[in-house]
Amino acid sequence: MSSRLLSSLSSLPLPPSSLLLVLLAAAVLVFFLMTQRLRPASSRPGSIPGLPRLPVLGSLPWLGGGLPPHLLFTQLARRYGSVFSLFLGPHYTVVVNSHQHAREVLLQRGRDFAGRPSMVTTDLLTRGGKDIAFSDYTPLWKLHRRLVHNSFTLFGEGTSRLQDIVLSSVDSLCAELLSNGRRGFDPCPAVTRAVTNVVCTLVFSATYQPGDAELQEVIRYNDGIVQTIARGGLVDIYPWMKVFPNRCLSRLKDCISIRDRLLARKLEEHKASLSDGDPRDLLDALLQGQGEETMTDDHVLMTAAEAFGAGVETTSTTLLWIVAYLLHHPEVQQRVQKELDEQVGSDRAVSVSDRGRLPYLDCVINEGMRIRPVSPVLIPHTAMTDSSIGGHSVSRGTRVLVNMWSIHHDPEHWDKPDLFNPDRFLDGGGRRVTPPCFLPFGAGPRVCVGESLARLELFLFLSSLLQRMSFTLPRGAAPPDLQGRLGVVLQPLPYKVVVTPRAG
Ligand code: STR
Repeated sequence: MSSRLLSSLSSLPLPPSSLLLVLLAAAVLVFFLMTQRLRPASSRPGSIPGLPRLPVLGSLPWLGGGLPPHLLFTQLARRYGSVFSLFLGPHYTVVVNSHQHAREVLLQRGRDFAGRPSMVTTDLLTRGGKDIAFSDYTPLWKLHRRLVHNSFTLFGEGTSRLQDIVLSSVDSLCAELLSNGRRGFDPCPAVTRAVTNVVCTLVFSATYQPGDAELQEVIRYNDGIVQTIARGGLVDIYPWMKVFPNRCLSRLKDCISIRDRLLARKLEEHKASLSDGDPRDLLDALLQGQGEETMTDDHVLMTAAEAFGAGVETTSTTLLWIVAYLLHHPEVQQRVQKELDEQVGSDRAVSVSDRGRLPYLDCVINEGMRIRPVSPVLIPHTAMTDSSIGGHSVSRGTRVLVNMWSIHHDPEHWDKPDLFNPDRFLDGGGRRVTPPCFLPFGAGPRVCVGESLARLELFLFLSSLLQRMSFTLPRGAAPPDLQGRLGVVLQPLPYKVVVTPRAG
């Protein structure tokens, strides 16, 4: 979030008027520096240890060094303790790095910490919080969330809808991947297209052929949003900066207006053909559940847009991480395929009902989400009342960041945390176990609303792919870089694979 701040500060394209402002700010800063000593973030007794701070800038000068936030916070936790505080500009922020404290924040006192800060970029994206993920905690939000959750269950577990959709999209994905022959290629575009297609079908019943212009448009604007949203840019810390020209913000606005035009069209089409019968898709389900005054069209639109963005980014990224790790660990891939051969065979498609018989595949998915969580620092929480973390009091309005990365890599709870080892999710008797420090979807009132849909989709995609093909490294190529690149999600850097069909 904030490691990029200093570099973005220096690269901001400033017009002359704002240059004056910056100089003025610098003068004020120097004045403060001369009259005040550096104060630690919180100097009250019993309060949370933290980084030093300056006026206006807060602790930002201590967050440089170029590390992405999840790694920076993990490093700072070694020095300041697993709960520490800092000021992101003027905002007092507590960072939580251990699973005990995360459980306090998310579960035990989940209600106290269920708020969301308002940010310039996400307010733009969600029309001031008319969505689920970034909206503050209010009675309307709870209602809205329940409706979305119920709509999801229409497509998820217990029905074959998602299965039918995924399986038909997997067919064309396989064909596309296999069409590359023995040539090494980047699997990202094909995987993203397949996942986008599934989500388009779920949300508004559209299915696209590869190369469809509307599909390309969707992928392009989505990518633009991913590159620009909630990335710890300065406008999200100092909202007044939005008055200055900002390339990132205008790109975001462009993408949002393309998105809105497309979704508004889908909404009108759906309204015109809506019936009382079974909902055809998420948009239908939302429209049917829309109580007159509470859920406005804006809410429906923002929910659909978010389900869309979240569904695409998280699923495709997780799949690409898992494939990257399988290239590093061919023995894991072989073991998954052996399990598939024994339990499903090659004559029929994998189905949801096979899930219980494929424990190792489940472990591979879990291990992928542990070692490279798509959201390494969860979406920021805020304290809605005075509360406490680890016995320290925390006052209302405090921002809380949960560093899932450090929890998923805590050497006290994970043996060799940097090793990709799906067996850690099996007990001695070969039964599945879920360790308490595994929280890839968060927990509590703000837990991911799409969790079961996501798990099902990952299962169907990965099982169908590995049943039909093997992934290997191109001849002489180095295995994929595993560092990743942090945007709004943690993505793998592009890498190449060779895909070979499996006999059968
Ligand atoms: C991706 C791009 C887009 O078009 C819309 C959204 C809104 C929801 C976001 C999503 C984003 C990125 C991943 C998020 C998701 C909500 C929950 C999910 C942040 C920006 C995670 O927490 C990983």
